[in-house]
Formats: sequence, structure tokens, C-alpha cells
Amino acid sequence: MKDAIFVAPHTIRSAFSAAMSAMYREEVPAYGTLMKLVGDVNARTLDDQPELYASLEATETLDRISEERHGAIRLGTEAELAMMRRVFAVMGMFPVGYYDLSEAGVPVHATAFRPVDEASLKINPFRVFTSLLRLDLIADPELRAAAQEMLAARRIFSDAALALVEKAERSGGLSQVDGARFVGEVLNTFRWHEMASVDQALYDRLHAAHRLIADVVSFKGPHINHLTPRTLDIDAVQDEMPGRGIVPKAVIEGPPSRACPILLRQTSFKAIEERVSFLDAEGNLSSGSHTARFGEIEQRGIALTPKGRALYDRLLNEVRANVRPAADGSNAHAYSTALEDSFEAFPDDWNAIRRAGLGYFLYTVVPAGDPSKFPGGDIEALIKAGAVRFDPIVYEDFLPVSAAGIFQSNLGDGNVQEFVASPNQKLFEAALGSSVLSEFDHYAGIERASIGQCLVAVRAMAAAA
Ligand code: OOG
Ligand code: NI
Repeated sequence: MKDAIFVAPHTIRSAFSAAMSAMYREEVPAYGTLMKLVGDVNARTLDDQPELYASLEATETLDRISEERHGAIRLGTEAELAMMRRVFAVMGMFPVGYYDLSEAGVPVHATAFRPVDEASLKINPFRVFTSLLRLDLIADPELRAAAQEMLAARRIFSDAALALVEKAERSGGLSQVDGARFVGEVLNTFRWHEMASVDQALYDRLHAAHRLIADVVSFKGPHINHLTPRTLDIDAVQDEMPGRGIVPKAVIEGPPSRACPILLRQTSFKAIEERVSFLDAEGNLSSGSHTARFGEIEQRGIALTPKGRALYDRLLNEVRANVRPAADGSNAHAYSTALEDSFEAFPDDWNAIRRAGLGYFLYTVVPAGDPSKFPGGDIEALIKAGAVRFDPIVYEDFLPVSAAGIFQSNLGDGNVQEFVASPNQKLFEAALGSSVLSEFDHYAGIERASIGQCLVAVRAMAAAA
């Protein structure tokens, strides 16, 4: 009875991601161009690959294939992060994973707010990579204090948004009318503000400390800095961007193109230069520019186990120790060749990946099997007998080295700064007001449950036969 009056969190999430998409296309027209290109490439890929068409048609909603999969924001304070967690919870999005980017020269740590269960992901997978600025990594104490003061004074959520979050928490959901108001109010938090909230002198000092610090501290709120649709052929989109008048980053992040895709491949167009205005203490207006916002695309593969991930990290690090991708693309070809060579060492066959314990799989009973012939015992015997099949579990999370590459190419590739690596998940979780779900535990749990279900189902079928 109670549920009947509430709109489902995934319905609010779908409305929110659609509203973000419309707003962002308006704010950053190049993003609209990217969306069009992605739609064209996806349509062409489905035309060219009837097998892919059939498998996607069976498992997904084809008419939404080119919709946004994720976006990203950067927050300034612990209180903002804690509140953001409550806002995303209303939309059925929960913190998964901890990403320390200080090691890669970006002074933030992060999590991804996302739908967690399979059904919810399927309805709408939208997630938001959410970073928290690490002011402790600003060396100059005076600048740190100025940044802190600016951030402490800003209010990124409207009173109405806060009231609606409290209402949802109190009553266990929002009505349809409140859900629509919530989307409208929360959307405002992610809007772009042409008018900076600091004067030009402070902007310049923040910018000199790190471009990302200027991006977080100088504005009224955490503008959405990119959205990311899914592409079925990331290499084609990367190649065709220049033809549509948009400038791609130098290389695609993540693993190379493979028969059995692993983890996540992503690339973006380089951030656009936008006009901003500054007001000084005397009321004089001046104008400058700010470069932070871009568009990205992603293509996902199988979630890897810790063992598979360790192999991935090792192979990637080996490549990057030899060929560091240059921002201007001058060694892009050498990089991609080295990447392909290195990943020869990663099995490229689903069963080999599975047998080596490198990836997570979902096991299901084959409906056509003859239960009287099923061998007893373990899952391997059932697979051999053709009674059980396995399919890769898709990686729904992010990769710190890739994220750092995306950050960097969109903050100006110039000088990459060094920070002392200082992961601090405890501190992050204290700020968040909850722990983050371990993505590895989550995938392992899905796999384990699917094996358990197969064994139970097969036993029941054999008993009934
Ligand atoms: C976030 C970069 C991380 C991804 O796809 O890895 C990210 C940012 O630039 O704020 O979105
Ligand atoms: Ni991204």
C-alpha cells in the first residue's frame, strides 16, 4: 500500500539522467555532436554485425543503447560529499569503489554512485563518478585557507532540494509530483555558472596550484564536467571525431581492442575553452576563460577478479613504463602497438579467462539440457555436460589509471604534477558518512550466487526426472 504512492527510485534516476543530458547538450554543443556520432556509429555497428544485434536484442533495450552511462562531478568539502550521498540515494544510486587519484597527479579521491543490483542497472545504469578535492595536498597554507574559506561559504543545494531529500528519507520515497520537483531542483546543482565566485587574482593562484583546484573552488557549484554515452565501437568513434569537428584525446584509455573485451575502454573529446567572468572587491568585472568540460564515450567488458586485475595492471604498467602516451598524440601509434603486444599475455578466450580465474562469470542452467543425463557434483562437470552455460559479468565500475588519463587530458596536458600517493579510504568514508561497497566482493557475490542457483536447480530437475 505504502509503495503505491511512491515513484520508483529508478524512475527518478531516468528522469534525472535525461534532464542532465538535455542540459549538457545545451551548455556544451560539442557534446550534442558527440552524441550524434555515437548514435550513427552504434546504428552502423548493429547493421554490420547481425550477431551482436541478436545478442543485444535478447539482453538489452536496443532503443536506449546510445544513452548516457555515466557523468562526473568534483566536490569541494566533506559536507558536500555527505549530502550528495543522500541525494543520490533518493535515485537508487549508492557508493561503489574507492579511487585514489593522488598517485596519478590529481589531488582527489573518489567513488562512483551507481545502481547496484542487476535489475536496477538494466532499467537505467546511470552513475556519477564523484571526486572530493584533497585540500591537504595544496602545499601553500595561505592558499589552502583561502580555498577552504570559499568552499565553506558556498551552498550547492537549494533549500527545496534539501527538504525533498529529508522528505524522501522520512517517508521512504517521493510521490510523482515530488520526484519531478526533486529532479528540477537537483539539476540546478550541476549547472554551469559563467560567473566565477572568486576574483581573478585568486582564480589565477588556484589555477597555478592545480587546474583542478581552480575548477572546484572557483564556482558556485559542482558543474557536471562530462557525460558519457556507450558506444559499440570505440575505435570508430575515436577515428571519426575529427571529421565531425571535435578533437579527441590522444589515446583510448584502458585495455586494447580484443575478441573478449575486458574492463573498460574510454576516450573523450578535449575540454572546451569557456568564457568566465570575475568580479573583484571594487565591483569591477573582468573576463577570462576556463577549460574543464568535455564529452566522453565508453565501451565495457568483463569484470576481472583480483588476479585478473593484477595481471591487467602489470601489463598496463609495463607498457606505460616504456611508452608514456604524449598529450599531442605524437606517439599514439607506438602506444597502441605496445599495448596490443603486451596484452598478448592476457588470455583472449572466455573459457580460458574463466579457467585461469581472471574474470567473473554468471552461470545459468541451459533449458534444453536433459536432466536425467546431468552429472552430479560440481559446476565444471555440468558445464562439460552442456547443462550449464557461463556468460561474462560486465564491469560496471571505473579504473584509476584511466580516470587519471581522462582528468589530465581535460585539465590541460601540460605539466603533470606529482603528489605523494596517499590513499585514505577511511578518511573518505568518514566524510561520506558510510562505507563504499567493494566492487570485487560484489562481483564475486553475483558469481557465487549464480553457481549456487545452478546446483540447486539441476538437483531439483534431476530429482524430478
Ligand atoms: C572524472 C574522471 C573520471 C572516468 O570515466 O574515468 C571519469 C573527472 O574528470 O572529474 O569520469
Ligand atoms: Ni568519465
